[in-house]
Amino acid sequence: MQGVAQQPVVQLTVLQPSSETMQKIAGHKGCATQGGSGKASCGSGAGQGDLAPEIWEKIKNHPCYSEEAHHHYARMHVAVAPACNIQCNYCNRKYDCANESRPGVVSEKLTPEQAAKKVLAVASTIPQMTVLGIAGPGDPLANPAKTFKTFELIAKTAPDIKLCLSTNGLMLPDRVDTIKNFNVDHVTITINMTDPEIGAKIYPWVYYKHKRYTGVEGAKILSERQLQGLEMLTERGILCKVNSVMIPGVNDKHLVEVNRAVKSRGAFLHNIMPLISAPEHGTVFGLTGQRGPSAQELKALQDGCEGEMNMMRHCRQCRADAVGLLGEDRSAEFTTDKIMDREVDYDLETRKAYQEKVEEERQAKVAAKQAELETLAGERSDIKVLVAVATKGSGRINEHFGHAKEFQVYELSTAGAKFVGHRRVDLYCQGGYGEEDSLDTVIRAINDCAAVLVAKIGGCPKETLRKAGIEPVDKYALEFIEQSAIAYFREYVEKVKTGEIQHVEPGDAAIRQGALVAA
Ligand code: CLF
Ligand code: SF4
Repeated sequence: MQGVAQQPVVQLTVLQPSSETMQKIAGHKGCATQGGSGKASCGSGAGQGDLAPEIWEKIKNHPCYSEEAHHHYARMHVAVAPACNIQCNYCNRKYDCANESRPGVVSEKLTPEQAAKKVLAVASTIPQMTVLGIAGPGDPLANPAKTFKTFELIAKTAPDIKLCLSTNGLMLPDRVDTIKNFNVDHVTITINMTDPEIGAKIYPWVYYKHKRYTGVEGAKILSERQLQGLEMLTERGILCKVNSVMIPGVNDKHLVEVNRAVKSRGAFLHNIMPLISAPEHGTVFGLTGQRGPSAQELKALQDGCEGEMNMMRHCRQCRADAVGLLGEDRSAEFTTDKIMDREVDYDLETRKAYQEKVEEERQAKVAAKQAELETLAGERSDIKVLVAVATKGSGRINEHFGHAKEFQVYELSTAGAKFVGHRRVDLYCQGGYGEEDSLDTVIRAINDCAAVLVAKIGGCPKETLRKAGIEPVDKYALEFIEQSAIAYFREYVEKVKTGEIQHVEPGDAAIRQGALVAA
């Protein structure tokens, strides 16, 4: 494509995985099937659990491949790949690749050299930044020279950083060996369909081997190349995540089949993301009024696929130049005008020492969760309840209700606390004053939750939340999330048993209203 070289920029020596390793990746079902049993791996537990050591090494500090790691470790993207070779109906080329980004934000495009400088600047400022991803703003494999040159430079100057790639998959079969040679251990492919009839509704055209293919013909080529690329990657021991955009009425039901297809080809993780669509994005779907799914519809589909394989639920659809923990965006601190002349002190030992401290905190968190879970031993209740949590990272309840831009949602049961998603909300506290409209938005976003766990909350929103049947809880301020959520659940079950409160199923928001007031 675009006249760029088809061969790798450099060849690096790599170890080939054993076929046994490949089987471990393909066969692993992971935490998502084990709830809060504590044996979990990618979704909710912090320990190695049932994962093979070599896979655990790859995911333990990758914030996207490990839900638990995302509380502690950061990623960054460099926007070195402007071109694309397909058209998605949810994409407007003015913005970043919507397969990894929400529409409406545009990244500053970088050369590989600028990108390498930026990585060093970020790595020396944010020592828990462990992963460098290339995710656009177009498709990385439609820009192979820039993509692989960037990886080459970073592998030389910042060898402790994991390399990650996100692609639409069209050129993947041609690039798998290059990806392997560059030690890129994590690849995301966006697969929205395996049925070309459905694909034709998502992709108006595909540009392949100097020819533009439209409709079913184009979608068929894309699907075959994606699945072939996935198989080739997993055969080589590369961990693959599949992203799928859930488009109600187009591919929502079909994604269950996609889930089976990618699982059978060895995908490690499936990330079903909501379509974000608005007329102002100027996309085909935005202009034709195609809606995205509600948080509840998304959760139902993710739950439905969960028995098949690990489901990612903590994706933030971040932009192609995102920097920081998932959910936070520090990209404005690292624009080219701020970093190009900056002295960078990239010290591996300092980074390592910092990350060791992070691991200590993480293990303390796991131990606290386990201890709390043991207090539920013998509890036979089949109650399940959702709670929303205000956090700014480190796995603690450390955010003021009024400052939260999103709430993390946990499903609580006798199996423990399981992360099931996040809800973006408008900032309630605008310049120190609560805004009633914003509070309504927050309540709508979390009205399937029995409680909201916060570091602090004012008297006025507290009362309004209680009227909506959502209990504001600030007694676990600064404590670990999962430990506190389990403690909350134990008290909740006790109160239901004594009749102090009425249990309301998560889907019954209307009944929830007034439940606390009546109690
Ligand atoms: Fe970036 Fe993607 Fe790698 Fe993560 S993001 S290339 S796998 S390092 Fe992560 Fe961002 Fe979701 Fe992507 S939260 S959009 S899944
Ligand atoms: Fe846009 Fe990404 Fe699709 Fe290309 S692959 S059209 S950049 S969303």
